[in-house]
Amino acid sequence: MEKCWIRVWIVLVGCLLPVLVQSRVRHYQFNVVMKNTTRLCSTKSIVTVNGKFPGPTVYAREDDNLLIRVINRVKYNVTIHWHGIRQLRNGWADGPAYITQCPVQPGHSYVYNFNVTGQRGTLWWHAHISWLRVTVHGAIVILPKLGVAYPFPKPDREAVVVLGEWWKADTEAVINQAMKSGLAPNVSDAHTINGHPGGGGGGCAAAGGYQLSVAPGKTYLLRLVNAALNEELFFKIAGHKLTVVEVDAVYVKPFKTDVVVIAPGQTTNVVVAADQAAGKYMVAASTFMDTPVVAIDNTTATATLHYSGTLSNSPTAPVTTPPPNATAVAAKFANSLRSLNSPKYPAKVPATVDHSLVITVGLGVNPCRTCAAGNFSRVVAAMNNITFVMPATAILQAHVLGINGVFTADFPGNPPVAYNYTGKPPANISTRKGTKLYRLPYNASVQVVLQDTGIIAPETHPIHLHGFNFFVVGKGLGNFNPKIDPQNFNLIDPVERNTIAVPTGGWVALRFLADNPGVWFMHCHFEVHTSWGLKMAFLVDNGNGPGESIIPPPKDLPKC
Ligand SMILES: *[C@@H]1O[C@H](CO)[C@@H](O)[C@H](O)[C@H]1NC(C)=O
Ligand SMILES: *[C@@H]1O[C@H](CO)[C@@H](O)[C@H](O)[C@H]1NC(C)=O
Ligand SMILES: *[C@@H]1O[C@H](CO)[C@@H](O)[C@H](O)[C@H]1NC(C)=O
Ligand SMILES: *[C@@H]1O[C@H](CO)[C@@H](O)[C@H](O)[C@H]1NC(C)=O
Ligand SMILES: *[C@@H]1O[C@H](CO)[C@@H](O)[C@H](O)[C@H]1NC(C)=O
Ligand SMILES: *[C@@H]1O[C@H](CO)[C@@H](O)[C@H](O)[C@H]1NC(C)=O
Ligand SMILES: *[C@@H]1O[C@H](CO)[C@@H](O)[C@H](O)[C@H]1NC(C)=O
Ligand SMILES: *[C@@H]1O[C@H](CO)[C@@H](O)[C@H](O)[C@H]1NC(C)=O
Ligand SMILES: *[C@@H]1O[C@H](CO)[C@@H](O)[C@H](O)[C@H]1NC(C)=O
Ligand SMILES: *[C@@H]1O[C@H](CO)[C@@H](O)[C@H](O)[C@H]1NC(C)=O
Ligand SMILES: [Cu+2]
Repeated sequence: MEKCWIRVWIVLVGCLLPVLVQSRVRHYQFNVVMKNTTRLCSTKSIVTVNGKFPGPTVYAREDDNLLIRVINRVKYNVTIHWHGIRQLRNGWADGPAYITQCPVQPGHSYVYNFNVTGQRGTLWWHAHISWLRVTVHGAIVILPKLGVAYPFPKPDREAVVVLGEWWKADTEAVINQAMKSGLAPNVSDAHTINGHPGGGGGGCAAAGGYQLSVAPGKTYLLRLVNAALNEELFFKIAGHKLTVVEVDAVYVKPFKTDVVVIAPGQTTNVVVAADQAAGKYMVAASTFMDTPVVAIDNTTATATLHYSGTLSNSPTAPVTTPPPNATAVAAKFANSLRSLNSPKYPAKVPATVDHSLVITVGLGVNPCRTCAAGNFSRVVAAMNNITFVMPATAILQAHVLGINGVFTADFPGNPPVAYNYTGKPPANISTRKGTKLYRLPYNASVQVVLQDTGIIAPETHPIHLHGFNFFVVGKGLGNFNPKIDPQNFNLIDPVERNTIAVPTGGWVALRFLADNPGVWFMHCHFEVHTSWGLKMAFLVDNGNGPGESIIPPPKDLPKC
């Protein structure tokens, strides 16, 4: 009898524990391995996590502690970034190579140990070294705390939809070739939806694409991720409206749209209702790039929304995405995004500004003695005219351990030379090189205006900030005017996110509170521009006491 009760007690506790205890420790193992994969009618060996492309989805709940062991079984150095996870006081788990950590070298492993605090929604993870993220990426799904509902009607089902690129060539060879020649790298051969180009991609009518099966009358939450290296994308479903409910793991005021615009690094949750006649409907993704001189992958990836009961040989309702230069479509989508700003999910926009920065983002051309193919010059990219130089030691370690000579904290807070940024470029379009950081005191209130330049050509740049979300308080075309433009800033319900596309020939203004001590990378999420140097980092000082200071480094932190 007594034994029985003990048994019942254990069963009860065993069953109830996951329900009662909100936060959990979740373990994942990421084996970084090569995998032969066939797309566009040919087979190629790619770098993957656990042999999957896209990689495995990481599921977590707000407040969970994640322990993700990354084991490097390939010939490349590897690091993994948990894109959008704030990593409070814990830059050790952020992942950008040589910024917060030395790479995990072949045959080695590292446990990324981090908490998910104050965030819920869709984020993603990806390799953060060279161009490996092309195939080393996957979604992160953060469920709200138990018992906490979404602030919109609960969808019947959910699906992760990762948008990406497929390259016939080895992408490491592509970027190496470009860095050697000084010229722009090749473009991808097809876009992908959950790893598949579909019939419309790349001119190879091979195996069908991804199929999303739906039941009539049900609603679906699609968790979209743009994991492409170099292209902002349009996303559309034939015959169905999409209701946007969240971006970058922050709820927004829901709005309906035909088309989603999503930049590399961004995530977007949409609800779609299976409210049309039973049948098959095309899902499509294609490039948005409104700078005509930039070479793009002009293929359209396709997938299928398939109502249950529809015969597989029935026709698919087609859909056409906007042309690559549909600037107005992209602007309309961006302008529709507003923070939910409800009592439960307030938009805590900094009302005052301690540090006001203006940072130009754009290209340049520097001399290059070895770049014969590029006529002895190389295309570079810069922020405030600084082309960032990667150090050989991780900056966070250098900062915490007091190693001198790795970086300087003199990144300029304003463009060193004022000119008509989006007009005629200056005669001298060369840049300075350096490993320069901008230093901020703990909890400083920061405003950053990102100003595109017309050097070579005005172009959109999806800028990603690590360690923080920011509020997008303003945007415009031409040059930012510090006297007039702030009068129109939205300090009430601006969208809060971690990656923002600076409009072609324009600017965006961001605000954030520097309440996270550490070294935080800010860079273009077009991999080609990052490779060319469009990157910098913030150094945020510790505040008072351990609760406002960087935690000690983990014992297994990789060494350079
Ligand atoms: C991929 O295929 C090649 C050629 O068939 C083979 O040599 C190699 O072992 C395969 N690699 C993997 C990881 O399966
Ligand atoms: C995660 O949160 C727990 C509980 O607050 C804390 O003890 C632990 O140090 C945190 N871990 C990291 C890596 O920040
Ligand atoms: C890039 O494209 C050019 C032209 O098609 C081709 O000759 C070259 O081999 C490609 N580079 C790589 C690394 O595949
Ligand atoms: C896409 O680009 C290729 C290569 O530049 C070109 O041959 C083709 O006509 C383009 N297709 C479309 C639909 O614009
Ligand atoms: C977009 O490109 C097409 C084809 O090159 C051109 O005809 C059209 O005028 C362009 N539209 C805009 C808004 O620039
Ligand atoms: C190469 O550079 C030289 C000297 O700057 C210039 O005169 C020439 O026009 C350039 N050639 C090309 C093909 O860009
Ligand atoms: C900057 O250049 C643009 C394009 O040439 C021009 O329209 C604009 O008037 C210029 N702005 C200023 C302040 O000179
Ligand atoms: C950028 O820096 C280079 C090298 O110091 C300088 O020659 C150039 O004039 C600067 N350009 C701007 C726009 O600041
Ligand atoms: C940080 O700044 C915010 C806004 O100015 C303020 O509300 C908060 O109390 C500050 N926190 C600390 C720890 O100083
Ligand atoms: C891998 O990283 C280590 C440490 O930074 C470095 O010494 C080595 O050259 C790197 N290897 C490759 C192939 O890049
Ligand atoms: Cu860019």
